[in-house]
Amino acid sequence: MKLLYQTHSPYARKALVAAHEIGLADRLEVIHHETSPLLRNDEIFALNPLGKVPVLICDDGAAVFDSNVICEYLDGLHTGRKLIPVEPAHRYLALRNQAIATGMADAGIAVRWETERRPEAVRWAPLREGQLQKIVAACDFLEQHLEEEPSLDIGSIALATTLSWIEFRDVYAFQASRPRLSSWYTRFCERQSMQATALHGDTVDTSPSADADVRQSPMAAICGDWLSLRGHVIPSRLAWRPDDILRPVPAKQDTHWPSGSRIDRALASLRLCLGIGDGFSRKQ
Ligand SMILES: N[C@@H](CCC(=O)N[C@@H](CS)C(=O)NCC(=O)O)C(=O)O
Repeated sequence: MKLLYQTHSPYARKALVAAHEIGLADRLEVIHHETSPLLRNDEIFALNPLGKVPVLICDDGAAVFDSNVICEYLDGLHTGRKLIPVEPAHRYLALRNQAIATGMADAGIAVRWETERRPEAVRWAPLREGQLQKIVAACDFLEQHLEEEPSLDIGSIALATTLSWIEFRDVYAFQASRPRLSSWYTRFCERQSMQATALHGDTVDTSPSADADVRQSPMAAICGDWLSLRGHVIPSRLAWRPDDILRPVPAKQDTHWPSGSRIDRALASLRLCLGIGDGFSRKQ
C-alpha cells in the first residue's frame, strides 16, 4: 500500500502512527506530497477531490482518504486489539477524543492562515483569536478529562499527533500550567510510533500571485468604494493594498460615514489588520 503523506501534517502523522501501532507500517510505502489550496497538487486531486493528504492507495488500487477513514480501514486489516474500540463506552470516548483532536488541528491551521500564511494585509486578528480560543478551551477540557495513563486507541493517537503539530508550529503553548495534559503528552511521545514519525518541513505554497490576490480581494473592492465615496479618482493601476491606500489618508476627524455601514465595518477590519490607530470618525 502507498500512503500519500506530508511530513508536517497532523492528519497524515495520525494515520502513520496508527499504522505503526498495529504493526502495518512496513506494508506502507510513505510518499511525501505538498498540498495547499494555493498550490494545486494534481496527483492528489486525481485521487481525492478535496486535494488533501493523507491518501491511502490500497493494494487493489482503491484510494481511501481522510485520516479517519484511513485509520478505520487499517484497523480492519489486523486481528490484534483494535484502535477503534468495539466496546461502546470505550469506543465513544476514543471517537470523542479523535473529534477534539480534529477540531484542534482544523483550528490550528486556521490560526496559521491568520498569523503567517495569508498576505499580511488580509490577515484578520479577531478570526485568529476566535480560532485560538477553541484550542485553549480544548486544552482546558483535556486537562480536566484525560485519564492519567494514555490508553492506546485512535483518540489518544489523534490527540498526541495534533498536540505535537501545535507544538511543532508554535501555535499555542499548551503545556504551560496544564500538568496533567503535559505529562500525558510527554508519556505518549515516548512511544516508538511517535519517535519514528517526527514532524518536519515547511509548508510549500508561496503563491507568486499573492499581491495580485490582495488586489482582487473584497477588502480592496471595499477600499475602492470608500475612495470613490470620498471623491477620489481611482486610477486603473492603483496599488490596491489596503495599507497603500490608507497611508496617505490624513487622520482627520472630519471624515464621516454612517455607523454600521459597509465602509465603517471595512475600516474597522482594516485598522485591526494593519494595527493602525483610530484616526477616523464617523456619524453616530
Ligand atoms: N479531514 C482531513 C484533513 C486533511 C488535511 O487538511 N490535510 C492538509 C495537510 S495538513 C492538506 O492536505 N491541505 C491541503 C488543502 O487544504 O488544500 C483528514 O483528516 O485527512
